[in-house]
Amino acid sequence: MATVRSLEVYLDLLSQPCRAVHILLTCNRIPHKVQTVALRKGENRTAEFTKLNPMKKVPVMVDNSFTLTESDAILKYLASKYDIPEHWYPWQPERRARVDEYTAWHHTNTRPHAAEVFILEVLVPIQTSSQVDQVVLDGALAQLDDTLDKLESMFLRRQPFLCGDDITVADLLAVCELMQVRAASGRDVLLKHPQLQRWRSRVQAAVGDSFHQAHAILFTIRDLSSQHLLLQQKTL
Ligand SMILES: N[C@@H](CCC(=O)N[C@@H](CS)C(=O)NCC(=O)O)C(=O)O
Repeated sequence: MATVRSLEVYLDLLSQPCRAVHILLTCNRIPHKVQTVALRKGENRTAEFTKLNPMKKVPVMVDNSFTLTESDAILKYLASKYDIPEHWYPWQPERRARVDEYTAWHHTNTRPHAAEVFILEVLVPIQTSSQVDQVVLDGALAQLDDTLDKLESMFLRRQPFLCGDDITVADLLAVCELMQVRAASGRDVLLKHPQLQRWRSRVQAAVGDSFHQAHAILFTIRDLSSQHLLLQQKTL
């Protein structure tokens, strides 16, 4: 008798790396169950969740009895383990190395610099009922712009996706970070980067509906953010 696999992912779709995992699963129709871990309610700090990930962070994946943390590792595991098109994480060593090259770079460049803008412009004002510190935000935006220039000149030069002619897990990690500010505050950080805008459209087209499914919930943050702005205007 064939064994029935059980794949569970612990996600909060407000989180960029969680959305990357969600998109890979849904656009490839990998059967899975989502366990929502609402970060805003502190559900990542329960004793039960801490047993799964002592770092208290999402995403987490449990495939039968195999537990894995870190979006990068989860995406690559899923692409290697499940029967999905090879382009997501190519087998050929050089093509695979290109994906590893971007994903290593991602965690010290695209992610922290895009996240900083989101934190300063959206999260801090909501959490502390304070106004955006424009000087600090401008500094973060300049740093992000520099990273976006590098994304275009290093990774997107002469190719449609970050790591070659086809979409890979690297594109998912990047696009989810760059969508965070846009969906939450309306600021399109790619405005001055037409090459990256065209890339984002290609990624969206490649994953279809999964893109909107994963990002829909982010607009609730935009509602919270605009309610906060309204409240501030009323109290001025
Ligand atoms: N390097 C990790 C980062 C995971 C991460 O930072 N997750 C955030 C949400 S985006 C989280 O769970 N934060 C909860 C907390 O730190 O309390 C990955 O890529 O999976």
